[in-house]
Amino acid sequence: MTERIAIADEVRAAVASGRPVVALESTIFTHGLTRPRNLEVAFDAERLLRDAGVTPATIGVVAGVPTVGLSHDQIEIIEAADAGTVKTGIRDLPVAAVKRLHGGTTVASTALLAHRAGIGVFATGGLGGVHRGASSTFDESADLVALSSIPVLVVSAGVKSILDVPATLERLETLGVIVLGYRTTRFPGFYVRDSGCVVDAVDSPQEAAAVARARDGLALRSAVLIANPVAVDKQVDPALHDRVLADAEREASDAGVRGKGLTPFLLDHMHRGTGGATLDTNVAVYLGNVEVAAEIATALVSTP
Ligand code: PSU
Ligand code: MN
Repeated sequence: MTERIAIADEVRAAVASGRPVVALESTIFTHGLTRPRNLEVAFDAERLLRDAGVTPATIGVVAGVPTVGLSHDQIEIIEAADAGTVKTGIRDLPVAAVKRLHGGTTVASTALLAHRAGIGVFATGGLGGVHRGASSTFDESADLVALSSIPVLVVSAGVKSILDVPATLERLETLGVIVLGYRTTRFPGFYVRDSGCVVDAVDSPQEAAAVARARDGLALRSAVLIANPVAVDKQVDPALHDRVLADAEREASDAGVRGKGLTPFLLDHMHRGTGGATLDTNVAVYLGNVEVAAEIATALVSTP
């Protein structure tokens, strides 16, 4: 049986001729950011890439078909409030295919589809990870396991600060994911520049690209995670962050939210509870990562 993945002609051509391509996920605009800002951000991310001479490949599921390089119309279709779009991790792809659902792909499924399409670099906001309290709930994002076996390079502002960051770093180590700070040894905490954890650093897009090449040279299958902190003037006030997060966690537990609904619930609560401050930061985090991904993708296709 042939693989049922649609790849846009523009993306296929760019990959085939060795031009830089960056993959973008869709859960961030279908479930992560609030309307109507989400759609603006999806298009801004693509524009940033084009301005940098990089072909964007936004990935999502349209009527059951995993699609690499969504058109603007397709992005609008799966984003629509009444589209019934589901958050689609790797295990959800076959179900979405059978039921012909629209899907926003997570880091895990986006990485998988990008790799299948021959794309090596991908940008997101913040990776999923180990949720606080995971020792009793077992809630750990499928992003972690996915990145242990899909050789892409992901640019992310570390992992979401709604998570247990030290536990997530331990899991990433166990899983063999290569974690590097971008021009910093302080592991970023998504909404804040410094999670309090320390990592090794790369100092340039060229060095990041070289690490991905070295991984490939050793035939390792793990992802490289380039952790890029948000701009200083865009980070959320840490005190406000902690207060609103405590609130969000309480509400989630009272409402019995679990499974794949938890991350969108917490993010939405943060965005509302800070009067939009975390939303602005989330957007800045994401677009900053897209810019770095463009530079790394360009370095990756240039002669070392
Ligand atoms: N980055 C953001 N916003 C998001 C996400 C990432 O700035 O909404 C999404 C990604 O798609 C990631 C998902 O894979 O959150 C993690 O969800 P979970 O914790 O349920 O695995
Ligand atoms: Mn989860």
